[in-house]
Amino acid sequence: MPRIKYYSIRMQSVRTGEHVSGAEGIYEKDDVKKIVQQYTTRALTHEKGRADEIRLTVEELKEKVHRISTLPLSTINTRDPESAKRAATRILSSVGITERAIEEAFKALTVGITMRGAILMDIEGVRLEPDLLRGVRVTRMGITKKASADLSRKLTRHSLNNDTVKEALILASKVHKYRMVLGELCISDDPNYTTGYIATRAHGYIRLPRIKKRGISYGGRVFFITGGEVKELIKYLQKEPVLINEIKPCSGRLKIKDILNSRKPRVS
Ligand code: WAQ
Ligand code: MG
Repeated sequence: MPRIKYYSIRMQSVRTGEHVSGAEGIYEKDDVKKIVQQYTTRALTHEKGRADEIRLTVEELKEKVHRISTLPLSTINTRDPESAKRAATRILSSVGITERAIEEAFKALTVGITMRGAILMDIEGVRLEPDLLRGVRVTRMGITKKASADLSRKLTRHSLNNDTVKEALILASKVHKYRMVLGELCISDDPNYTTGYIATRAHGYIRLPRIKKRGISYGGRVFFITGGEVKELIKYLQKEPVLINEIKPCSGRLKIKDILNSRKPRVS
């Protein structure tokens, strides 16, 4: 049998010259038409504003597609931005990221600048991304239909089955496969989406509700990285196609001490 051809489909919606939203995935040929239509609809109805320009890229993947599993998912019941920051600090510092770096990361995500991509920060808080305005954009990731159905089923038990959670988990799962990445902090730039997350390979993807106040239209992502070739990391993040084909457990609310004590995937 010939190898299945995969396509990377990416969408960016723009309004008066500014980035509004994006979406992407890896799909089989038969689904390309349907997905292009879905992405277009999304750009035209986004709550941050209807696009006046929609950029669509459909590209056949020549490279081998790596298959990986998701990070396990859980939620800490943080009550406000301060408690979310405290929880983030405890977990991220437990894998060797300095408090100074975590402080710098929160500062960078709350000054009000919106970058399209992520900040790369070393564990001392020094920024390493070559383009400080744009950041590094992670692309070429997706999920198989079977894994997507399994993820939906697991998320539904916690009333979390939506595109925002799914896409963020897929992105984080690609990012944390790469050993140089120690941790991540993410705050949505959507003014109505106040849940953020942190991620590490050891603890998984941990949702932090109320990490920001409603109405704030900026956010961002920071990847904390340790020793190695930054160029190679950027190449992996931007270019290597990764497809999720296995879903790790998705739990409900956990206590921070349970997360810190158990470094094994938890039962769903
Ligand atoms: N690569 C790198 N950085 C990105 C990418 C990407 N593909 N997409 C977005 N970012 C950066 C960019 O700076 C955005 O401003 C910021 O992240 C936030 O992006 O489980 O919706 O798409 O409930 O607004 C977290 C879900 C949702 C938590 C995150 O991010 C949960 C979200 P957004
Ligand atoms: Mg957004």
